[in-house]
Amino acid sequence: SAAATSPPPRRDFISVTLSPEEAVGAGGYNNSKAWRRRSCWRKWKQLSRLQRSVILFLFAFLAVCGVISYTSMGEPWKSLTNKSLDDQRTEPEVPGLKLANPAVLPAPQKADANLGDYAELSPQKLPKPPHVWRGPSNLQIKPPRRDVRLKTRHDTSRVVEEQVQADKEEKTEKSIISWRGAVIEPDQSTEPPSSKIKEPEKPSSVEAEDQKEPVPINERQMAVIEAFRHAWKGYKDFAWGHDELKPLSKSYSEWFGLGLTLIDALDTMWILGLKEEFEEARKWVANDLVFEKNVDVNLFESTIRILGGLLSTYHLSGDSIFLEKAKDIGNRLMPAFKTPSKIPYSDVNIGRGTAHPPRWTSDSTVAEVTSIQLEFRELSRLTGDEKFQKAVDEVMKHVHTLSGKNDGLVPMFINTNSGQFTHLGVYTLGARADSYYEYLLKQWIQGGKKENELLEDYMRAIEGVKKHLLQKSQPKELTFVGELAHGHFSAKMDHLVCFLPGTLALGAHNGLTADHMKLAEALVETCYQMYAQVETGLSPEIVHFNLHAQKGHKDVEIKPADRHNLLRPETVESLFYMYRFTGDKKYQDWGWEILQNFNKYTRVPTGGYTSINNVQNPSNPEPRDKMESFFLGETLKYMFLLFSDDIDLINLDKYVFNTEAHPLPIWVPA
Ligand code: DMJ
Repeated sequence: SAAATSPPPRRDFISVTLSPEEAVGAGGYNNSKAWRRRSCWRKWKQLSRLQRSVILFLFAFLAVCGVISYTSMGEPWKSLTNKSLDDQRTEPEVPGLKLANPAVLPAPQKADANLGDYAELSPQKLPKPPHVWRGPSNLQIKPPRRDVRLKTRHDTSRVVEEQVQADKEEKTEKSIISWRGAVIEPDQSTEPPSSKIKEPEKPSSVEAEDQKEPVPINERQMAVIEAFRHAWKGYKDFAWGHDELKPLSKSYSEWFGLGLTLIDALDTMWILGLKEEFEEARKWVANDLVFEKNVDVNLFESTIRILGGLLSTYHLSGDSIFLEKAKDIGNRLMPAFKTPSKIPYSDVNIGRGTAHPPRWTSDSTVAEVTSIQLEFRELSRLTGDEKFQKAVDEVMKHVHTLSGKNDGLVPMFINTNSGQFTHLGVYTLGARADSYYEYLLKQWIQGGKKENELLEDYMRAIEGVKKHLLQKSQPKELTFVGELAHGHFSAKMDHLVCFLPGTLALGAHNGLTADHMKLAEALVETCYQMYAQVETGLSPEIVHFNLHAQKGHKDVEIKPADRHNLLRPETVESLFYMYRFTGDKKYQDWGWEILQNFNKYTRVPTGGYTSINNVQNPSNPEPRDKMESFFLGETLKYMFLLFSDDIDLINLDKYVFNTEAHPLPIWVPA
């Protein structure tokens, strides 16, 4: 029939047939899942194709929006969660230091998201082939870049200004965080670096490739080069390949028998542009430096001088021989960590692979076990072998949790069996504790300012210094750092403490509170006075400050046992940081005075410089007949850098100096 052949009429209605259950009584309500599913499905089938497409498109659109907004919100949530966990772990509060806003922590910026895993650092350019002298890489002599330097100095004051703002306006918490008294740039995550290392890193001699205009060397720098050459002549003539020059007896002394002065001086030669000297020393390293020796070395000293020196020279020169040697000595030092507590022994036999504490004790020195981290961490990054970093990180984590600290100040000894501090109650920023504080800050900087426990310990310690160790002398009211022994304050200050102004300034440059810069300014003045108030214009090893004004007395008193000078670097080191960050020429002038006095009282005519026994006797300073390796490794290097106006000559946003003045790259440069 027609009805059977013609197409069905277009339906303008939807017919709905109710099944008995669906009708559950008239107007009955059935909300069972099965009913709802079937009903929805039917309705869906009854929609036109266009209607279905529109609905599907809407769903797809909403899903895409959902995914996008989830990923962009995820990080802040993760960050907040991590923060609150961190806060729970962190005990006790630093006195006087409170979280400005504990609930707010900025999300790590995208670029930093993976930086906890230092294997994923942005790739660095490959070095040029080894053995080719390229001059002092990014240390090539360039014109003073005042624009850049001004920018750097401005950066510090910007942080200060922002801190003031932050106090006034809560809003600023997004651009700057106040964290336990520290002002930190907002691009820092809370995640500690992963201990996994995936790929070895390349040397950092990246800017060697940048052909920047050379900066002419100024007269004062020339004087440093002359001093270095004179020292080197003595070493070459009488001590070549040995540890230290004895310039008066024209011989040498051995400590480890590893050419200590030569290795310590390698990167200084590179920085000073001493091509011939460098090449000759390189040959010695390649052909004659052998670690397969039955000799006991001090873990700390060989790490900061030898491992540190080799690593930094590798970075500056790009020459793989230095990395090979660094790996070799690094591996040979590892047995030191095989102790019941994992706090390393002080001594290792690098030939036998055995380690032991000093004969008279099972203690190690706190500064020694906590000032090898920059070097071992860098060795892990370069080799891709995590064992070096793991060993030293474990020490830091352990020390972080220890009791026996006094407002962040640490005792001087730690037991390798129990892992506990010993000889409690004595606190100093001088010998045996000094570089513990220095390396807290510097590790934090090296790792990209993420390892909050390090920063926390550093900030707490500086508060401890302020609370227990700072006093003013008479008559000049010099701020100095004394010592505390079982509750008794002593106005004694080691020259070694003069690293502190430089470290404080470095912290302030990296966004920490401006108070630290103020303290640095006061302390560096004191360190300079430790030279200026002495007859030879050279500082003794230890001074005692006068707390009460006495007629005819200066601020600085010197005991007969303390009046030697070992050509130490700490004051010049701090002058260098202060000049870099402030541009105040007085710091250069002070350094220049010191160099002249070294030349006057410690220079040996036949080559080399010598430590002296009596800084108070200009007519006979009593030469000791020894040139310490750090005179070439540190003192002259910091002098040269102090007199330079080129902030790219070891840029402090790219490199961090180890405690022996060997620059190592910052993993996440600013
Ligand atoms: C150097 O070996 C290092 O600077 C160390 O941190 C302290 N002692 C000397 C220099 O004085």
